[in-house]
Amino acid sequence: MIWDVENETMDRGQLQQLQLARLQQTLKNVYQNVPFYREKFDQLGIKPEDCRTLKDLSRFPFTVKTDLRDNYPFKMFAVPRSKVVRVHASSGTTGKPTVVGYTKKDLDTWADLVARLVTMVGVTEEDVAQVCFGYGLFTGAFGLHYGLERVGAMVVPTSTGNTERQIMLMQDFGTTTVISTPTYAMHMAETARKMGVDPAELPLKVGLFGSEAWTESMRAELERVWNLKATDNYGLSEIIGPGVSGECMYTNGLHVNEDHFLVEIIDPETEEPLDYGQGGELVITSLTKEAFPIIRYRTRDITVLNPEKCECGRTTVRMRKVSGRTDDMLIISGVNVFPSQIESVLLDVDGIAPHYKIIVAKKGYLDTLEVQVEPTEKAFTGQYKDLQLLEETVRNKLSSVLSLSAKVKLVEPGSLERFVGKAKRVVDNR
Ligand code: DLL
Repeated sequence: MIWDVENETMDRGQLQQLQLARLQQTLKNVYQNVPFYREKFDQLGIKPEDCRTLKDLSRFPFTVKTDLRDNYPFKMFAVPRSKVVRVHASSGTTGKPTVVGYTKKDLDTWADLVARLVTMVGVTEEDVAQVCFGYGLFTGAFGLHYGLERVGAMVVPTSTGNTERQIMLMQDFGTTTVISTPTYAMHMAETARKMGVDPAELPLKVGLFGSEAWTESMRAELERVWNLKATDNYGLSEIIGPGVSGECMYTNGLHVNEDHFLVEIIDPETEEPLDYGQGGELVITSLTKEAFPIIRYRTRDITVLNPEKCECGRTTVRMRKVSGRTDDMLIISGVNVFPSQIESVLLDVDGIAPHYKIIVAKKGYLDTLEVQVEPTEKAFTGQYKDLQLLEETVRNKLSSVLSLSAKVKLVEPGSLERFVGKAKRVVDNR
C-alpha cells in the first residue's frame, strides 16, 4: 500500500519542478523572515532570485548545528511565536539544546509523512503499535505517534523504560508493531527472555527501528530474536524528526520524502556536491516547513543516494542505510574506524551477544582500542579454554577488518550498560 500515491510515485521530472518551486519559495521566506539567513545571503552577495535551477542551491550557504545553538531558542523561527504550536529539542551533550518549532500545518504535514513510512511497512488500522521511544522534547515518540494514529493503528504510548511492563503489554494487547531504537529492542528481547517469555512467540510482525545507526548484522539479529520484519526509518529534529525517510518492505534503501525535503550529498572535506551513487555527507533543505525552515543542513550522516524506481512502485530517491556520522569516525593510530564496522564483526561471531563497548585511549604516543563484549549465556561455559578461543576469534576478525590490533575483553553476560534510547557505546579517553 502507498499512503500518498500522487506524491510518492510522481514522475521525477515533475517532482523536480515541484521541488524547484518550493525551494524558491523557501529561500524567499527565510530571506524575508529569518535574520540569520538574510545576513548569510547578504554576506555571500546572493539573493533568493539567484536560484533558477535546483543546481543553483549549491551556491547557498550551509546551516550547521552550532547555528541553531547560536540562535537559541527561537531566533531561527520564520513565523511569529503565536503561530508556533509545538516545540521539540534535541539534547546536546553540552550546553543548550537545539530547539525546533512547528505550526499547526507543520504538525499536519509531519503526521502525513510518518503515515507514509508506517504504511510502507504494512501498518494499517488493524495494527496495535507500541511506541517505545521517549515522549518529551525528543521528536521520536510524538512523531511516530501521530503518524500511526493517522493510519488508524491503535497506538500504545508506553514510552521508554519499565521494560517488563512493555513485554507484558505486548502480550496482553497483542502488539503487532514495535517502535524503538534498535538498541532498546535488543534490550527488550533480553528482558522478555528473563521473564520466561520467548520474544519470537509474541504477535509482533514488524519493527520500525531508527534514531541511531545500526548494521545489517543487527537487523538480522533483531529479526531472529523477535521473529519480525525489522525496518529502518531515519530523521532528525532539525529537519522535522522521524518522517524524513524510511524503508519499504523491500528494505533496499530508505525512501526520502522528497516533495518536502531536498537532499544532496557532499564531500564533507571539500563541501562540493557529489553525484548519485557517491558516498558522502547528507545535506537537507526543507521545502514546506513554516515555523522552522532550514537551508542546506549538514546532517553529518554518511550515506549514498539511489534515484532508481523501487520495486514497490515509489519513485522517490532512496538513501542507503546510514553507516555512521562523520563525527563518529575514530582515528586510531592513523586508521579510520567506524563503530559500525566493529558492530558488524561482533555480531557475525557465534557466541557473542549484541552488547558491546568501545574504549579508545592513549598509551604514551600510541592509541589503543579496547572492545568489551559479552559472550552469550550459551557460550559462557565457565571453561577458560572456550572463552580464550572466543576472545581470539573476535580479536583476529577485528584486526583483519580494521587493519588494526584491538584488545578484546570478554565481560560477564549482562554486565555492560543497557540503553532504552540511543546507545552510547564509545568512550574516547584520549
Ligand atoms: O533521532 C529522529 C528520529 C526519531 C528518527 C525516531 C527516527 C526515529 P535526533 O535526536 O535529532 O532525531 O537525532 C538525529 O540521529 O542525524 C542521525 O545521526 C541519527 N539517526 C536518526 N535516525 C537514524 C537511522 C531523531 N535510521 C540523528 N539510522 C541523525 C542512522 C539515525 N542514524
